[in-house]
Amino acid sequence: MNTDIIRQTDKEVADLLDLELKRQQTTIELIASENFTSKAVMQAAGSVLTNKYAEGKPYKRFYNGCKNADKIEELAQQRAKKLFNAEHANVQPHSGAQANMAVFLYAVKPGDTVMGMDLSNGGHLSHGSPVNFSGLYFNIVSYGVDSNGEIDYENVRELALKHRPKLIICGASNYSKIIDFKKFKEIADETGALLLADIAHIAALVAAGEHPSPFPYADFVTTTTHKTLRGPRGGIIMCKEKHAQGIDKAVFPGTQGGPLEHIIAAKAVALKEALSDEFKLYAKQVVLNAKALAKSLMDEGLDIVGNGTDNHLMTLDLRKLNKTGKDIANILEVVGITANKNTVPNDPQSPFVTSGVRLGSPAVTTRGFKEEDMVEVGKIIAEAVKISDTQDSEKLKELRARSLKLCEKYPLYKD
Ligand code: DSN
Repeated sequence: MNTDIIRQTDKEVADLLDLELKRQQTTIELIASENFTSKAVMQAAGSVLTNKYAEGKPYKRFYNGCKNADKIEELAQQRAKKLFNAEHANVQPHSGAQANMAVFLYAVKPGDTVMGMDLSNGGHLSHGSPVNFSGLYFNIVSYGVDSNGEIDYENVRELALKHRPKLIICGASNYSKIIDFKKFKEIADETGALLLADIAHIAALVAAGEHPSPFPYADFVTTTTHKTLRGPRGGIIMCKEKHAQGIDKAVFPGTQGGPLEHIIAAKAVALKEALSDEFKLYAKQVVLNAKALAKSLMDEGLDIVGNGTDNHLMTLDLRKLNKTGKDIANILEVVGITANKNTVPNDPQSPFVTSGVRLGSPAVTTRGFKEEDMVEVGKIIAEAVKISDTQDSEKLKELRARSLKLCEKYPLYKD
């Protein structure tokens, strides 16, 4: 947090980092994919391992001088396996999208058919979006959600029987219901597909038993480490032992060069934290807080896709009010709440405008927010939505003061 050393070299960057710390401390973070790492995780991410090249696997590197990196990477692998009860873990992917890319490289060939959830229905870019490598090089068949915001498993099955994909991807970036991994496995088995579960968003909930685990079912499980898992920005691939060698090769040399060993050290620290009892309580509170926020918003008369949430996120559906996600996310920023515009299922607006705002509880739960605080957050959001057309400046000031009061109740990164 202290930028004194940076300041001696680069005042401009130090000033901006100080401003960013202040922004995080004084605003309510509801972006569902963000979180606040511990200082221990940050210190590892900013450690001397940023200086080290370590291509290859622990104890089988292409460079010398890796004995400490080897032990740290091994610790991260062991902790990932323990946390998720996985047979094999590769902790080198630089991100979730790169983890998915490596699975593609191992499991399918260009032109093969792959099924994934449509981006505008809650999927991820790397699950087959036409603007992503996955959509550019593979024949993508997308599934979506029904009018209740839920995956229609019978429709997934019909599509899989018709198109016979080689790989089925389940997991999402904006889906508030429980994912039935067992059902996906049955469909994959029936149609001869391999199954990839991307748990980037729900990783902590899976680890803590707050969401069913994909591990008995999926051939591959990918995750990011910086969302609910509360680690550094990065990815992990876990898989059955029979795929281990192929997946490792697909990461390096297939899709990446030198691993970021400083980030792997930070992943190791975050995974140790995630194995603690405190983290289990955290994951439980994330879900309780999301449910409390969804209820508060609905009590205020706002629509939520799927009428609530079973996990850490929800999407405000603004169609009835004739408002856009873009405008509402902007006014929320004015009152000290950060969130992102997001499409709702069958959105009439473009992805740049949208009719929805995605809201999540992981970051505020790390700060210490409880259900009663989420009720107040819901009220602030509802009032901001109400005045979004007039932008009444007195009211905006009052709402900003209320959000600041909540932030001050739960200080962040204060020594
Ligand atoms: N950009 C991430 C999210 O916000 O969910 C997905 O990678």
